[in-house]
Amino acid sequence: MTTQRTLAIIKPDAVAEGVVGQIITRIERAGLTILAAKLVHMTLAEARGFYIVHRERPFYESLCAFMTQGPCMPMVLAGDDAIRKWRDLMGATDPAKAAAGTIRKDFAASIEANAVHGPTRPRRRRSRFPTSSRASSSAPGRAR
Ligand code: IDP
Ligand code: MG
Repeated sequence: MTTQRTLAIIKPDAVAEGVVGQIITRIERAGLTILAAKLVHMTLAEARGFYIVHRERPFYESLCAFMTQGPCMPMVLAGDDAIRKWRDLMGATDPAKAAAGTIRKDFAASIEANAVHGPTRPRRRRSRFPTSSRASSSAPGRAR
């Protein structure tokens, strides 16, 4: 049994759609513990830093714009095999290819606006959610 912690993010599309509760219910039913969570509206600079590993990909700028279109909800999840469990709950990156019953199959609109974020393996990169982001006081989807 390997107890792990992992970063999960409910992305701005899912926050705007009002499916945060349904996603959290799936996390809890999978036996994962939410150690921390907050609503954060990232700046473009923060999103570019967070996704720096994808800077050469053609979708980088579009992805960063999407991640700043409204507040998202970063969370710290903990539990036995938490990284794999969260990955299994999310489903494939492209919702069209995601398995039935996964979050992306049920809530994602596209390969970019795909509802949730999670790492693939432990410490693949030194990635941290930007801690300078202030807690969001804006309504979901507010333009900024
Ligand atoms: P993952 O989130 O399933 O780990 P990654 O390949 O790490 O997928 O990509 C990070 C994020 O970039 C995805 O969650 C998605 O929002 C976006 N993305 C990935 N591939 C594409 C693409 O082909 N077009 C547009 N956006 C993409
Ligand atoms: Mg990834």
